[in-house]
Amino acid sequence: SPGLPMVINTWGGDFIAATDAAFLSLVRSGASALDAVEIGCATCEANQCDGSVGYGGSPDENCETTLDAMIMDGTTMKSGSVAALRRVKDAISVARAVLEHTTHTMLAGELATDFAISNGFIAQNLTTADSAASCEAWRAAGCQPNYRINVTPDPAKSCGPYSPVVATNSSSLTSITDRTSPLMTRRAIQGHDTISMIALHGSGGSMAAGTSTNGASRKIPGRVGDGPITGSGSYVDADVGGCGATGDGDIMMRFLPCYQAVESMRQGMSPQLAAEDAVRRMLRKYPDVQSGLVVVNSKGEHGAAASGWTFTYAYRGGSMDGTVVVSVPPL
Ligand code: SD4
Repeated sequence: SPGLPMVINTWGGDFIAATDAAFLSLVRSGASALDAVEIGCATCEANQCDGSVGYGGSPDENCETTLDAMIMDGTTMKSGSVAALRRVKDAISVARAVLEHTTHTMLAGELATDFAISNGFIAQNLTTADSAASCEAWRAAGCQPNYRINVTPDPAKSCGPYSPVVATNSSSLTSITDRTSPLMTRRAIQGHDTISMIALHGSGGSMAAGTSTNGASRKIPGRVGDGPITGSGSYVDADVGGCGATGDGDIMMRFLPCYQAVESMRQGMSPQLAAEDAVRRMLRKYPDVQSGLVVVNSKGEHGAAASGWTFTYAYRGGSMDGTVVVSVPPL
């Protein structure tokens, strides 16, 4: 353990600014663990970390960017989240408003936007010149939304994250071969980078965790990933520890890997073994899944595991004068 307070999050590179902002808020500005996670994730939202956090990234089939975020307080076990949030850049802060000002846990879509605006957040266009250009290029290549029944997709194109349903008439579906043909090479078109962060306050033992992402490129409008799901995108129990996740959320959310990792630590596993165990549970069913988990116990001891790619994570704690990035090869 680098000592407390401490901040640890998925990815290095331009995510380091988030680690530093969160850590410095704890040591210099008297922020709470929850504040630190909000500040860290908001830093990535504003900086558009890797193009996959915040506005202007991962346009869906309609070229719109929507945001998923959650934040959790490891002392009260309250969590707040927004899913498929439209037209508001500050997803992590809206998630925190859900946590603090409602008795709900998750708000979704256009109605989450209404909630945000009614709480003083500003509605803005999340499309940028880059996201519009990438979406237009995808359309120009012949990729139009084609998942609807009775529209026959061109199998030569990997246009979207789905296997199309092909119907011969309105009531009967065609052969299993058509229905299961893997049209998509998911990893060729999607980047997976999400900020998931855990902060340990250092006095009083408080901990918080949070996640913010713009999800998956070319997603079907309305798609929600693992990010805003408590126990999947992240999870924290200050008595035990916390976890943050990144990767193929469509698969990961079926396993609640962060809940799993924290519970494994509760049963006595080290953070490293808990991370590996949670990833192996996914690998057993999905040998190609791309995942990355960063896991930390309440003392600041940490570990990580990944599958399908080399994952990096960043941390800073105690008297460290900078953030350290660790590279994690896939299991
Ligand atoms: C998602 N988990 O929406 C996110 C994307 C991601 O690293 O984590 N990328 O599926």
